[in-house]
Amino acid sequence: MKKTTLLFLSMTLLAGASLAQNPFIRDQFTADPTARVFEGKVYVYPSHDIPSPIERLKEWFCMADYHVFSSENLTDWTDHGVIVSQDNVPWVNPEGYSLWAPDCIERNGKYYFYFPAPAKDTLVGRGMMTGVAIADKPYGPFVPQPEPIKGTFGIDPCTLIDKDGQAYIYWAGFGGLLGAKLQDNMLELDGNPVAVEGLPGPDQGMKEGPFVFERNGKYYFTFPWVKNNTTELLAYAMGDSPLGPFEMKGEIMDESPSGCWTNHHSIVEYKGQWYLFYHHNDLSPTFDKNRSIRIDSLFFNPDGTIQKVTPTLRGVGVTDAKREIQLDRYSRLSDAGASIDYLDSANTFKGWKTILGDNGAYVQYNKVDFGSSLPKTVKVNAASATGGKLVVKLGGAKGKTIAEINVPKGGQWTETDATLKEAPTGVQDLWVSLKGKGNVEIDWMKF
Ligand code: FUB
Repeated sequence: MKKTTLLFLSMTLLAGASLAQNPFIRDQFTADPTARVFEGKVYVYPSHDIPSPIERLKEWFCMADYHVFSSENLTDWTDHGVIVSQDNVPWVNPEGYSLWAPDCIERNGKYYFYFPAPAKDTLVGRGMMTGVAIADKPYGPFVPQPEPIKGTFGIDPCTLIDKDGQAYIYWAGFGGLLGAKLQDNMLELDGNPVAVEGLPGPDQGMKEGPFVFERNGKYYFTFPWVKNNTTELLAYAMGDSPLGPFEMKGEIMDESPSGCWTNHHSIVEYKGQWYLFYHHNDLSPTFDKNRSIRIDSLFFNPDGTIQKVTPTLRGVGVTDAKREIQLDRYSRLSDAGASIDYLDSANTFKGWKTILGDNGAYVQYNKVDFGSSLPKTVKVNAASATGGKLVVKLGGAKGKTIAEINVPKGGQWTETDATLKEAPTGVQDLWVSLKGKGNVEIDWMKF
C-alpha cells in the first residue's frame, strides 16, 4: 500500500470532534488558521503547535504536521487528522519541526495545500520554502510534491484566485511581504515576485502572515503588524488589484491584552456572514508558542472598510440547550464577584469553570438554542464549599426567571437538577447569577 494511502487511512481512524466557542479546538494546540469554504463547509487549515520534543525548539515554535478541521455550523468541528507531516515530504527536513502557517485553495476540482517548511540542507540550502500538496478532496489525502516552489524563500504562504482565473501567491520573505502570479499548474511562479507596495516595511514592524481576499471588486491585504513595538495586532490595506499598490486603512484587532506575541488570521464569508479566524494562547497561558485558534464575526462599513473586531470567548454559532453549555465561554461577566479559571491548571485541556462568589455576581451566555422540545428541567455541574442558590433567567438581568437551583454544600463536582418554571423555546440568551451569600463554581449547565 502507498504511504499516502496509509496516511489517509490512519487520519480517518484518528478523526475526532471538537466543540464551539473560543478557542474552538480544545484537544490540541492550533495556530495560524486559514479558513476556506469548500463543498458548502468551512475548512480550517491551521499550524499544529506542539511542546518541543527537541532541545533546540524548547522555547520556540515547534510543529511536525498539519491537521485539517471542518464544520457546517461553526459549532461542531471535525478533525480529519494529519494531512501533511514533515516525515512525508521528500524535500522537507524531517528534524526541522517548523511547519508554519499554511493555506489551501481549490482549482478545477483539485485542492492545493501550501505550506512553509525548512528544506533539507543538501537539497536547496537552508531556510524555509513553500511546499505544495495536492488532493481531490479538501480533507485529503494530500500528495506532497517532490520539490518546493522555486523562488519562494520565506514563510506564511497565502493564495488568491482572482475573478479572471489568475492565481496569486503571497508570502513573507526577505525584505517584506512579497506577491507573485502562479502558473496555471499552481506549482510554479509566473514571473518574479514583487514587493507589495503601500504596506509598512520590515523596519516598521512588518513581519509575516499575509492574508489577501477580494470583496466587491476591492482587494484587502491583511496582516499581523508589530506596530507599537510590542506584540502583533491585525491590520489591513486596500487596493484595486491583487498585487497592489495598497493603501493602509486601519486595524482589525488590537494586540492581545495577555501578551501573546503572535496573531495570525484569515477572513472568510460563510452563509452571508464574514468571520475572522485568529489565534491566542488560551490553553497555554505561560508559553505563547502553544496557541489555540478562535473565530469571531467581522463586519464591513458601507464604504468597504473593516470594523475592528473585539475578541470574545463566546465565539460564534448557536449552542444546543440539550448539550453541556460552557458558561465560562461567556458573553458577559459581572465586574464584581465573578471570575473564570481552569478546571485543572495542570491540564488546561480539561477546560474552564465559572466562579460566582458574591451575591448578584452573574455570567451571561448568548445564543442557546432551546428548539421546540419544551425541556422540563435544568441540570448544573457545580461545586460549592458553602452551598448556594443559582438563579437562571432568559434574556439578561431583567429577563424572566426560569429556574432556581440549590447547589448543595460540599467541595465535589455534583450534578444538580431543578424543575423549570416555564419551558423556553427558540434561541435565547442565558443569564445565571448567585442569589445570596456563598461561592459556587460551575462547570456546565444543560436543559
Ligand atoms: O506559527 C509560526 C509563525 O508564527 C507563523 O508562521 C507566523 O505567522 C506566526 O504566527
